[in-house]
Amino acid sequence: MAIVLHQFEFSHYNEKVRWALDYKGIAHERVSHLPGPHLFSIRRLSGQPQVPVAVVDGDVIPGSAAILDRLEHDHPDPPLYPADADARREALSLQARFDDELGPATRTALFTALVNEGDYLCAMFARAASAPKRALYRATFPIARGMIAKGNGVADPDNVARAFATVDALLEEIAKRTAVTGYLVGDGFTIADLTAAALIAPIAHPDHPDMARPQPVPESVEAVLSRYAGHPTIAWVGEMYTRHRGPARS
Ligand SMILES: N[C@@H](CCC(=O)N[C@@H](CS)C(=O)NCC(=O)O)C(=O)O
Repeated sequence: MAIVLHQFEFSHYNEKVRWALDYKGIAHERVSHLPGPHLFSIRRLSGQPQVPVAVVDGDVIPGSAAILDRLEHDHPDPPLYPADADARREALSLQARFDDELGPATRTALFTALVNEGDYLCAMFARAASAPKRALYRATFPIARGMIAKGNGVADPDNVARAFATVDALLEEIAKRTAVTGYLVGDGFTIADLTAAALIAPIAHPDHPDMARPQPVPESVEAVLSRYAGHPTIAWVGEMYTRHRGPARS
């Protein structure tokens, strides 16, 4: 079985898929695209603009939830979907809500700082690119800045305020839900935990090379991270990474 993941480095929806592939021990190839220039190749490949896109045995599958569904179908062990039908419905509905609400909100929160840190943004997203490509990417940042701000929801102050409020509310909800068993649904790791932890990872400090920030972290980015650092849900994300993310693939 041949699996190719088209991804952005670091990006959190892509991290959902990397995590599921690694959790299930599925051999795969990763092709990293640069945000912006990716539009040409990803549209050509999948007919839509976003990553992750997985090509599984020739089937082109855009969207993290659809990709995870295919992986669960083809590689049911270890499972990410609960066996019990009600628990499975609950886990999948949490995934859908986190994909819709949490992912865009944590991205906007982090980009309020990243959008003013061209060097750092390039170091994160272009780290797999060749040196000339990285240099070109950095040189075009001032031109692309407006589009980056708009695309990541930071151009509209009302949206920024909504994003920070959404992050606060969901971190609280997740802390309450995980307080008893340590997990969101039942007493074991499911797609709901993977989704929440991956989508919070950009504002947490997960100890995994796929989400490791280049060092040093600029003060403005540190200010966003420190706003959340003491929250129990941030500690829970660290716990999920330690227990279930596994080592970096070689
Ligand atoms: N709901 C989608 C969201 C994917 C998404 O937002 N991808 C972002 C990167 S994290 C992207 O491709 N942005 C570039 C664009 O929209 O052109 C999923 O679950 O895969």
